[in-house]
Amino acid sequence: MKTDRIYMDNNATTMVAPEVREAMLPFLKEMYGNPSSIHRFGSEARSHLSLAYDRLYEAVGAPDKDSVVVNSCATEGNNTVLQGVYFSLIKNGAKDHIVTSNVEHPSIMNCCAFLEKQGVKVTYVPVNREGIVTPEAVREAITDRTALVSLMWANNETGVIFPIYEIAKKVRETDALFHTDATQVIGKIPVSVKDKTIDFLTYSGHKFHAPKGVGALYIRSGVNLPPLLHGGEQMGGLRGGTLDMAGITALGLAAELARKGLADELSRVKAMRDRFEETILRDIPDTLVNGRRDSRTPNTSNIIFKGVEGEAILWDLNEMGLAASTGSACATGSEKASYVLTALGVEPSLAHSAIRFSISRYNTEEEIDRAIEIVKKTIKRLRSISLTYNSPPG
Ligand code: C6P
Repeated sequence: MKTDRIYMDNNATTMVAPEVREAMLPFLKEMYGNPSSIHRFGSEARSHLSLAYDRLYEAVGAPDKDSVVVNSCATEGNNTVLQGVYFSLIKNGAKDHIVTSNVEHPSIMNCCAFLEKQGVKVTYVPVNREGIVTPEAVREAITDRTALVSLMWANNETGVIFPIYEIAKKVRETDALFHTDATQVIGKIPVSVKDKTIDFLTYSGHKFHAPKGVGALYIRSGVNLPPLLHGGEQMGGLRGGTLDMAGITALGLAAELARKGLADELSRVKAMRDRFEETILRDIPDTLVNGRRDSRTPNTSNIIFKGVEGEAILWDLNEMGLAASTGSACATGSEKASYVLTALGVEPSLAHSAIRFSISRYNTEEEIDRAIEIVKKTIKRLRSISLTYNSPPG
């Protein structure tokens, strides 16, 4: 599909891969049977499940005895884990505490706020100025009343990667369970649950070229988690609801493509991101990058352009055909500075001048060249009419 528009908002959502779209079609046409049905319509659909599941297990290096529950999205997965742990370990008085960070996605933050209203104690471990939560800080927050530690693998706004394997190891030394929201890392960096220190892992398919409305929750074997959706025996009773064969097939294939494309992501995609970022920093004065640069997902760059409003930048970029974002897509419309950036110690006035650029394997070098020119033009124009940028200091 040739288009002049440039899409650099892949942390919000991605284009469905053409192969994935093709693989879904039979289930939206003739192969519409319910995979739980005995008849041929059902068995025909059912026969495609095992390949999709093999791919999903492979995507996170999970052994067969663990569970992978296909659901609707990371928001559902995160709620299933937090609310499930509340019902299995906290409501009965066994434990009363959850540890998380102060830069998590709203699907964790707002679920924790809901649980606090039910009497759960929540510790929000602060990130350092580089946007990282250290294993030591997490370990210090855990008490013998801690039921769960829930931390994102990488942040959606800055791309900063947490040292998840080290953190998971520290949590394993305690009685607490460990969950990671891996939404922003699948297909971007290697992800594995092989060392058995991760109890739950969640993600959304639409962040790696599957469609919206399908995601997954990994559960390590031996860990009990009640379902969020009580219903039939689908997903081994872990999530009721008729299986979405088109979605499961899409998720499996997208996960397979993401796994096979990792080397490309870590070389070609990263090189495009680095060239974009370095050129912007070199050619546009008063710009800076948020988050620790050598510990980020290879596709993300969060840049502050001093003296101009992020919303105004986005508007101009959009007019010139370049799509980016001021931060998390679900915060659009909020007038508050990003809580993620202020958690890193960024002044609210500067946080309002930040733009998140997030690319994918479908971006090209030619698009990066054009994007650089568009950003340069936009910032030059907006700064020429900015009162704050032009006013003398003090
Ligand atoms: N972040 C962003 O623009 P859903 O909406 O359920 O598919 O994914 C939720 C979610 C959970 N965790 C992380 C780390 C995420 O980045 C997201 C989605 C988008 O940053 C939309 S708000």
